[in-house]
Order: sequence, then C-alpha cells, then structure tokens
Amino acid sequence: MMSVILCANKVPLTLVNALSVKNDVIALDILSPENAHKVEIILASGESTVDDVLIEKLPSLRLIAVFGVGYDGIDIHAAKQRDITVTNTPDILTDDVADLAIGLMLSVARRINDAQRFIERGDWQTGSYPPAVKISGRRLGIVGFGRIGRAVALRAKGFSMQIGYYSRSQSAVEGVTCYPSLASLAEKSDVLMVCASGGKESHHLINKEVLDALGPDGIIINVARGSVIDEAALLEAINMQRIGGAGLDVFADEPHVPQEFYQRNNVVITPHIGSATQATRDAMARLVMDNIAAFQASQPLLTPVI
Ligand code: 8YV
Repeated sequence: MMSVILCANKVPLTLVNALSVKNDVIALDILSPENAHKVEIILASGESTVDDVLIEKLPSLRLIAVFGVGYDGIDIHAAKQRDITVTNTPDILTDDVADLAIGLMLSVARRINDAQRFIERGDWQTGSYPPAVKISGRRLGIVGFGRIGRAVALRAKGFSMQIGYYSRSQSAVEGVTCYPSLASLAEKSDVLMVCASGGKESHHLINKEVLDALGPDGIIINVARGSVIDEAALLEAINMQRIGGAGLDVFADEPHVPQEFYQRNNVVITPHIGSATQATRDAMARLVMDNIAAFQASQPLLTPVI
C-alpha cells in the first residue's frame, strides 16, 4: 500500500529515499493546503517538532513514526485526542547512547581532547601534560533511570564506580542507591550523568542549585536533551569554576552551540551523536520502515508509544 508521508525536519535522507520507493514523501516546506489533507503519516526524528498546529492541518493523519527513542518534540496530547498512533525506536540505540555517555565522562575527566590539542600545539616538546581526574572508584549519579540510565550503570560497574540515581519512578535496584532528590544525588556525586527524557516535566531539572550541589570538582554529562539543563546556569557555573567540567552531546537550541563551550580544557562537546553509529542508525531506519509497513498492512505496530 502506498501512503502520503510528510517528512518533518531532521530526518536522515537515506530513510526518506527508502520510503520514497513505495510512497509519496513530501517535505515540510512544500506542505500546502492542497496536499495537507492527503498526509496519513508523519516521519519525524527525536529532534523534530510536531506540534498541535501541524497536526491540526492534517485531517487524514493516522501515524507519527519517530526515528529516535525520544518523542518530546511531538505533541502527544494532540495526537491522542485525534487517535493518532505514535511509534519510536527504543532499545536498539540504548547501548550506543550509554557508550557515548561513558566516553564523554572519560574524555572530560582525563582531558583526552585537550591532551590531543596539547600535542598538536607542540607543547609536549617542552613540557608534560598535567595530571587529570581519576574516574575508577568514584561516585556516579544518574539522573533518569530508564533504559539508558541503567545501561550507563552497567558500564560504570566495570569502572568500580559507586552508583546512585534519581528518577521519577523509584524502585530498588541491587548495588545502586536511590536518592530522594536531585540535589541530594548531586551532592553525593563526582559525576552527574543526565539520562532523563526531555519534555516539560524535565525542563531545566538541572539548575543552579543542582550544579552548586555537584560542586567545583564535579563533572556533568548530558546525553539526554539540552532542555533538561539550564544552559545559561551551566555556562555561568563553568565560567565561575563552580563545577569541574562538562561533557555535552545535546544542547538547548541545536544545532546552535554557545561558543563559550568551545576550546575549554574541561568541556567536551559533540553534535547529538548518541545513537549515531552506522549499525544502530540502520536498525533504527529498519524499525521505522517496519512500523510503517505494519500500519499500512493494518497489522499491530512493533513499537507504539501511544
Ligand atoms: C537521534 C535521539 O539523534 O533517539 C533519540 O531520541 O535524539 C537520537 O537518537 C535522533 O532521533 C535522530 O535525529
């Protein structure tokens, strides 16, 4: 069966091309009142915005297929009201995001990027790189203890880290301490790892108070959503040396990254690449295509969110 699919912003071209073989795929910027009524499916990514205004323009819309696990950019309430199904791509990207989180933690603590710049500047010819921060055995606080938070904990055990977490739903997990508040977790952490979902509920969860609780030797890592951290408060804490360092894969206004994060020895930044390995991106694309095929065949969807 062929469908008219509207492609939201920030969706990989390879997936668009693959879907175009059997469907009529239209880009958001050519959406007109004439073709809007034909759109049955929206193809979105974890970074796309699908708000109530867009949903309202599309009377035939039945499915929003998200290429990503996070769907905070989708107005789920508006979709529910219209009985529109939303699918995402959970599980298959968990390992990659957790791997990157650990990589950022090590890069910030051991100053890997800065040490490379030290060589490239020729500074090794005249000196040696200063000692950095030890990670093995230190205290890791995980904010959000879903699939990705738990995968980070599993990896951190390999570094003999003492692990604590703070999450909306709290449950006893062997070998992991559950904290009643974010500030109490931050206070007891050397590294604070943000793995919570985005959206209104977690907006600016990491604020000045939490950063101050983490303290001048603490490191913050964010592989979740830029919206979870108050970016201005973080920049100020970095500038004033009120925290020890930051590793950031996500930002408040992507792809715009405040230049103040650049070229610092204690800040490592990456362009939202948590799930960006070829194997995982291929698996995510396959899952999106399978969800769309199931929808078109009126079969149960593989990974519905609602
Ligand atoms: C992707 C993501 O970068 O899964 C998510 O929620 O944010 C990432 O995996 C994104 O969906 C692809 O644009």
